[in-house]
Amino acid sequence: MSAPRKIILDCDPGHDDAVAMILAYGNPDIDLVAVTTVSGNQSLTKVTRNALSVGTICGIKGIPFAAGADRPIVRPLEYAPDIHGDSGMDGPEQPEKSTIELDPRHAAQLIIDVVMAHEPGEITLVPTGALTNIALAARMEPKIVERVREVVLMGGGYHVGNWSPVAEFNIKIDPEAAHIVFNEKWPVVMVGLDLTHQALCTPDAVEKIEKVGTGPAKFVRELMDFFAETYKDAQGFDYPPVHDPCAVAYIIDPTIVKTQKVPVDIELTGTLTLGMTVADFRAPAPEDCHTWVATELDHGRFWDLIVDALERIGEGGMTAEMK
Ligand SMILES: [Ca+2]
Repeated sequence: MSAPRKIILDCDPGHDDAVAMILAYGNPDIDLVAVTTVSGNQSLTKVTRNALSVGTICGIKGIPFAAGADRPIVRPLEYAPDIHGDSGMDGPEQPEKSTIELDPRHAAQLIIDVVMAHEPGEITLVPTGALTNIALAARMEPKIVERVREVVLMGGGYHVGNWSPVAEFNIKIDPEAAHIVFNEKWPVVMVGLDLTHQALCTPDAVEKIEKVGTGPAKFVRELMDFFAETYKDAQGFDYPPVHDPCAVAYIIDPTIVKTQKVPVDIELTGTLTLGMTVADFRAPAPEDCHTWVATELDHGRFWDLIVDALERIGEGGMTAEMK
């Protein structure tokens, strides 16, 4: 048994971010060492509140949560209320009070502090929102680039977009940040739409979640109900694609999320293609290629991981009035 992988989850909860946090916290092969938030699915204030709620529901204790960038580096602010609702995590009731106190540091500073306090190669960054905090951290302390083991991000896609015909939301809302992150020489694994559109919350997945029978499982079920509605209305999906936990699943078991090494760069000047993650599949990948794209998901084993994490979390930090 190798030691659990230490990760920082940088997120914008977000229905699927919530599931990513649950998987990261509940899986024994992952050591969740910090949670940071970034403006994206909703305002920084809202997504930070949501992150604290998920942490409270799971009973997460003893790790820092910090808020980061409240806007993209260059572009005007953009949110996704059509998908995630007015709160950014509509559907289930949220606890009135969080049991977690927010760390006073900016997320970018917390990321730097955690990476520098660990040995080189120990920390993996898992961004599941816009890449603003990660880009800021890389610019504030360039030494983190060689210390981070890898950046496993949910974002982009090599075939389809969702926020434009060819660009995905997390990349499209802050393409300059994405450009910074993809062009630093750390290993970058892009878990994009090609992969996450295979992570559909199908009726059998819903049934397995429901069978867990705990408060946190009911919370996930209610998140998925809301997510299913908006994905049907806004994007015509039969079942919602649960993007963000796919990045965590890759770290747990790369046979569940298969990848291919190909160069990827971010389009910053296209009038139709701004924020496109341009992947070059002309084989073979050059010697200095440090980017991978996720291609194929094992749907059954992916949902088994999420159910297993929920079973291990049990009632988490849920109190009677929260159920
Ligand atoms: Ca997200």
